[in-house]
Amino acid sequence: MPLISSISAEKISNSRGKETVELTVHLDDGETVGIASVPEGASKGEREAVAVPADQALKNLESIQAKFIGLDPTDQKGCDKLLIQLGGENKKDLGSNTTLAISLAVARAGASAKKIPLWKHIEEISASTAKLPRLVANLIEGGVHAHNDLPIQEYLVIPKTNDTHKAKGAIEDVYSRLGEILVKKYGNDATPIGDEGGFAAPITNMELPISMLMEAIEQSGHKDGIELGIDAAADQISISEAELINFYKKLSTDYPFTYLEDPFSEKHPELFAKILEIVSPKTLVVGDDLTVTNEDLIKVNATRGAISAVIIKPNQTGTLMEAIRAIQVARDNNLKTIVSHRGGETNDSFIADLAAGTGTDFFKLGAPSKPERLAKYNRLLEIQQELSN
Ligand code: 2PG
Ligand code: MG
Repeated sequence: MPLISSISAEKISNSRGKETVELTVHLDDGETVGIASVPEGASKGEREAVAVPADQALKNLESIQAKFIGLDPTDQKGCDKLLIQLGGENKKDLGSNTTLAISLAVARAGASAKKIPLWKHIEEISASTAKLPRLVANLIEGGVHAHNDLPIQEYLVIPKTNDTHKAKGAIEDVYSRLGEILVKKYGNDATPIGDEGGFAAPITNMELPISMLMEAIEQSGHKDGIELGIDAAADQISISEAELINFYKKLSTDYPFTYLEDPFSEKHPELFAKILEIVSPKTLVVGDDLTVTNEDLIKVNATRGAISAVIIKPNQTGTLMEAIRAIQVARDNNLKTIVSHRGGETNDSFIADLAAGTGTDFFKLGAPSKPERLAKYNRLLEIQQELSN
């Protein structure tokens, strides 16, 4: 098996126009490489691993790269253990973007060295059974992802199928009908696109996007095939607890509403537990800022009955093996798992392989309209093909 011979990196821009790191792990056969780049969130949880500016990440890489020369790229556990040691508390010594770029590029190099697809390599190192996830797609945007006055960050459609091809088709149908409905109501110029490709129309009423999605779903012939959800990203909004509870209750009784992410600030897990009792069992209550892909926080919040599902974002923790461990802990605690993109993405589609390779229940992505979002859909379509071979 070829070993790591060098690591190089450069700065690229993410979809929000911010600098990020693209990193290449080179192997000593002189030809095998693994390349990865890292995303960045706009609405971050307070306890996420700490990223550093891209320039600093490149400097940090230089200072540690010698320690990786000669390591086996298929030994993900060993490489990530070293990154965890060097990264310090919450990865602040190196930056979670530095550690994650190395970790993901090592995984890609390891898969290439084994001559197997990345999802297959991830299936092996995580001892999982690979399968396609259901898609959770953001079609209407507000909060810090859009320049409108809609407080809720994301309105999500969730096709009831694990067939990526069919799910993507249904999402595209709804997205294009929704575009027509919005343009008719607000005009072309007033219907811009948000950070994740969803429409950022000048809507202020929190329930209106749900009824518009229902209309688009019905008109596009997918009435019984799609469920709805939201990511409130509630840490970012100032709406009273009582108003939010009433809103969530209404959504779960009046609509096919099955997914509720970060319904309250991460400072109030007791409110998560309260709403979980009210909307359960039809609606998943999902931790994101609350749990930040941290195995201890996932365990604590599962035990206190605050959540029934959890978001997995590798850059919230800083290495691949920690993200995999978070998935395993979530499963041990009977939580559903959702691998997710971030607001600021690159064209790297690693998370599609992570979702399929570990067999998570869901995969959250943007609308099928911007290149960095389409990269994830398209990679999952390739994986669907590879899984059927
Ligand atoms: C979220 C994400 C992705 P951000 O809150 O779930 O949609 O947003 O990356 O800005 O945290
Ligand atoms: Mg979220």
